[in-house]
Amino acid sequence: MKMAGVAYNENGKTVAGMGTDFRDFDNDGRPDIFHAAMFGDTFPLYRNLGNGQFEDVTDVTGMAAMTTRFTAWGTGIFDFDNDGNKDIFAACSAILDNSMEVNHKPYPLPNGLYRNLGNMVFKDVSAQVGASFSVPAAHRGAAFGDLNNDGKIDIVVSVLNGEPQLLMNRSPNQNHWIILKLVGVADNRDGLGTQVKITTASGVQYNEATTAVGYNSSSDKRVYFGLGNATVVERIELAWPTGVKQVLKSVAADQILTIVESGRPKKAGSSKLSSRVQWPAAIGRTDRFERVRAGKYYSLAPGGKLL
Ligand SMILES: [Ca+2]
Ligand SMILES: [Ca+2]
Ligand SMILES: [Ca+2]
Repeated sequence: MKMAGVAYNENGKTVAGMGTDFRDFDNDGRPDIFHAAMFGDTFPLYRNLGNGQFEDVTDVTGMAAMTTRFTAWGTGIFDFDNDGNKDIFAACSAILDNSMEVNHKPYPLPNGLYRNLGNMVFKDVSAQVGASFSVPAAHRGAAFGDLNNDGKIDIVVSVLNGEPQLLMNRSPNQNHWIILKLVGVADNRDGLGTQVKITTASGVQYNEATTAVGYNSSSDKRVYFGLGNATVVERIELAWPTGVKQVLKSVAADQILTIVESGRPKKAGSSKLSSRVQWPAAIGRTDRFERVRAGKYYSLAPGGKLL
């Protein structure tokens, strides 16, 4: 029997499995596994070596030291500052509301944001990204998507017995981005499962069309890429679940691009498929949307001016 290397961490210890995401954090074309865990476990990061094999890189990436004193639920691997390296978010809270009495550990915890510095190293920037991240709460699920279509990924976090948190991304950097809205022509109209590779002057990146993420949560179905200082995507290669292979060339950055399977790309807003208003509608209460939004923000640029 082939061993994948994910049943135990590198210390031979089993780890509680909470929210999980499966995306390529090191841009090598193979999706990697990250999952939140419980106090003392650390949050494991398994790098995909190919051929069904994984390597525990929790310690060497710095994730172990940053997460060992936390318990988290929802999580996601997304490029929050659009520099081309996918970062990690974790919605933290202990399990029991009487955790302090039983385990002498706090129940509400602040959320975690870990910036991918490239070269297999992450940095905990939670304390630098806005007051919202410092407030402990009983965080649970987390969903991700660009709610205001400014190219910067926002986060919605559910809170047990509390109001959901809407964390708007106000990072002041000028990094470029592209968001792909996929339209399948067969029964899979959202193109879920489509694997996407992009090539820019900075290199290649990979992502997949999926809403599945973290814990009890479903995210934006669009596919996100941060482009750093690249203003053009030289190639977008799509492998649709139907087997269709599609290639777009010389695509301008900073746009929401609707791609119809094997069809010609259209810009968002040029068709009824634009998703500009779908997120607030999905949340269902625009009054809450506006009220929460007013006081919640984060910025991945330390010291950056927060709006
Ligand atoms: Ca990888
Ligand atoms: Ca990043
Ligand atoms: Ca946004």
